[in-house]
Amino acid sequence: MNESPIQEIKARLAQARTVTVLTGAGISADSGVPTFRGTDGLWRNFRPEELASPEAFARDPHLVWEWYNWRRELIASKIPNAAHLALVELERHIEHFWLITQNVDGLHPTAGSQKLSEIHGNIWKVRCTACGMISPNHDIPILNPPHCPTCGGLLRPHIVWFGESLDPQDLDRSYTALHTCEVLLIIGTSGVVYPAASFAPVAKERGAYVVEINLDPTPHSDLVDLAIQGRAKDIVPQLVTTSA
Ligand code: BV8
Ligand code: ZN
Repeated sequence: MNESPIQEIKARLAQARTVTVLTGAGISADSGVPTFRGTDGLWRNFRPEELASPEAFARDPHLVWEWYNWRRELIASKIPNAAHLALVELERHIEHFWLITQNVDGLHPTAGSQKLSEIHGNIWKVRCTACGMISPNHDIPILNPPHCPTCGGLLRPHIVWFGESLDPQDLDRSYTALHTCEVLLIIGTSGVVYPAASFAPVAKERGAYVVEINLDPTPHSDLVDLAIQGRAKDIVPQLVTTSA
């Protein structure tokens, strides 16, 4: 028996060949990116269905782009924190590693994560509503809804909105990672948005050792093997250091 929860997780990680990580807005909160459902969360001031839905975009693309432009400006000044960097380190040491993120801010790839699925998309990509072309786009500010350089169609953020299906390839890859992992780390997510909200029970049923790291208890805290309350930037780096 290990003496502390951190030691217990480190021992599990040291023995594991397959590790999956699920992250949410909490990991980027430590970089200064607002979460969605906290006291200062984005949904306190905006209604999701008014801004993050295909109906909202069809009704008022200008308003939706205004919101994404505001978020782009905010995220552009943020950098990955110690928790993002620790996951890059973990990826290097684990034979079969996969990171599933709900975050659209792009901080995981900026940190250097390569084995990842951004299941809700990426705010720095756009998709043509006419020809479907996906391309990187770092423009700031975007004052008017942009148009496709190839076909002239209206461009939208390459983000999965409420009521939209996730990319089947991302889902397949995520479920493979969840079905096969020996350890699942769940970091900084409220666990209420589906399908990601089902990932903890899926991995648990397949026998994974499931760990939650969050500032507060969540609907999954009673289901997981170990729930640690604390900031991602303080806890996650401790899990990957080689010192005791
Ligand atoms: C789909 C994009 C099939 C915008 C987002 C009723 C029951 C079940 C399901 C549904 C239902 N009604 C509708 C649904 C389906 C719906 C859904 O789940 N709704 C919920 C809300 C009930 N899901 C969908 O529509 C999905 N698609 O299911 O397809 C389908 C198709 C048609 C019809 C039906 C089904 C699509 C989901 C869309 C996801 N996109 N928004 C944008 O980002 O621009 S959701 C939004 O929430 C974000 O994208 C984010 O990724 C996601 C999850 O949030 P979190 O990351 O968890 O963030 P949150 O703020 O909630 O929590 C932060 C946590 O961090 C907190 O716990 C906090 O304590 C912690 N924390 C804070 N600081 C720290 C910390 N932890 C550690 N350290 C810190 N420093
Ligand atoms: Zn196009």
